[in-house]
Amino acid sequence: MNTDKSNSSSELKIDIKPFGPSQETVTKISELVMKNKLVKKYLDETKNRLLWFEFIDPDDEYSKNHNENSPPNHFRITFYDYTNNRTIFVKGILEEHDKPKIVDIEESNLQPLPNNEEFQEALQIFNQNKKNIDSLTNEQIQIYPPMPPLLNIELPDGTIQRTINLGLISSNNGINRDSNHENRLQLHEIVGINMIDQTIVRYENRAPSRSLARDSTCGLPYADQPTASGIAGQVWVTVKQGNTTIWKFLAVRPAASSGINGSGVELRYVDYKGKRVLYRAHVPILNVKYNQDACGPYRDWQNEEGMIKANGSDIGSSGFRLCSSPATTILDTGSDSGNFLGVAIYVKGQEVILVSEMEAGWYRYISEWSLHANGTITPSFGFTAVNTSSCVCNTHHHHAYWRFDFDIHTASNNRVREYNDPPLTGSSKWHTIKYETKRFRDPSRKRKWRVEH
Ligand SMILES: [Cu+2]
Repeated sequence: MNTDKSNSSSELKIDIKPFGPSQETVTKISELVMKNKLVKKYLDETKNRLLWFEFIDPDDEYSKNHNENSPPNHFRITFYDYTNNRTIFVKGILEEHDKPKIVDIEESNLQPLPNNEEFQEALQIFNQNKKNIDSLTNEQIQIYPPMPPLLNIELPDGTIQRTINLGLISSNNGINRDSNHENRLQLHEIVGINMIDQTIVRYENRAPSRSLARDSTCGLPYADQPTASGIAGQVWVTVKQGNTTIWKFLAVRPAASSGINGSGVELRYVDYKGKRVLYRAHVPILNVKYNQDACGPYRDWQNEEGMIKANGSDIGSSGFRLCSSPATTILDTGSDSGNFLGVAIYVKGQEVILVSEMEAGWYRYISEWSLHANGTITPSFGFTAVNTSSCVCNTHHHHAYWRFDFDIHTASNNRVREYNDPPLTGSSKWHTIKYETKRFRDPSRKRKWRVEH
């Protein structure tokens, strides 16, 4: 019990409110869209699946005019039509009472990422067909999501047969560890499931190109727990110290984060002591590059949440949990299992921490923000992998590309300044950067940047 007055008045208090349509509403919107006669023209008499529902920015150029207090109302739904082997993108706007109005329908050869249901169907097709493959019938196998998730190879006519990759590994994975801490396996293979003709595709060398399935794997024990992706969830967070509002921002869970492949825990409309600092901050691009291209390169996604350990109270069904003690991830514990999918928020001294874990195949990523009462924002990103992977035994690098859209006070009249000591030219250590450019760090000049109003 803390009875010290000076301490308790500096204590940070967090208030969290769910914002925007719930997943329930999203499901209702999706059902209405599927009944729409424009959409039915495309989907009628086809075998199809709704893969993704996302809220999108109307247009980056104009999205800043969107009132931050009104919930998102532009959406995009991605369908896959297996009958015609094509992707269908439906864009729409929510009118009154969340009634969807269709504004655009587009067919495409692009291969969207599979969702959990589609992966389960691939698994079913595998189980129905595996009896035809001798080497698979006698084995105790565990199925895992491998990299890459899809076979993205064009046939001579330019089409791509939708094919989802499944990793097959002996279920004693992790028991027989050799002196190099590598797992020795009875069976390891990555197969493709052709979703169009519902067959198993076997690859040369037991894995598709750009991947590996060898007798040994590296990484932490795989827990095979459920993940969450494509699920609505955002909250307004207010952080107070006594009666002063220190931070106010909108936080979006990875499963609902923006961008083609998500962007981790996304912060929007970040105000510090009542003044706007950031319009948005997230990690829209995450690549994995292997030395000598042993595997990959991969572009990973950041909208599939994995389990973390977090104890506290849930903020409705938003996917945010307010915790009284620090939440822990695979990087803290070495354990791939947890009890919570979403974003944990907790106070640590003078900082508010938001943390979530993401999965992309065998990779595990940590997306974390720390916001200090003194105005410092510390973003972090963490990387590891589970032991279904032969690729990760090879040296590789994860490249996380942050995107910070600063709005200092307002969106306009902002400028970027760069500091160099010794100066680049003349005597002034600060100069203005007028146009988009690429600037490297330079410790010899103590280089730093600031955005000012
Ligand atoms: Cu790695």
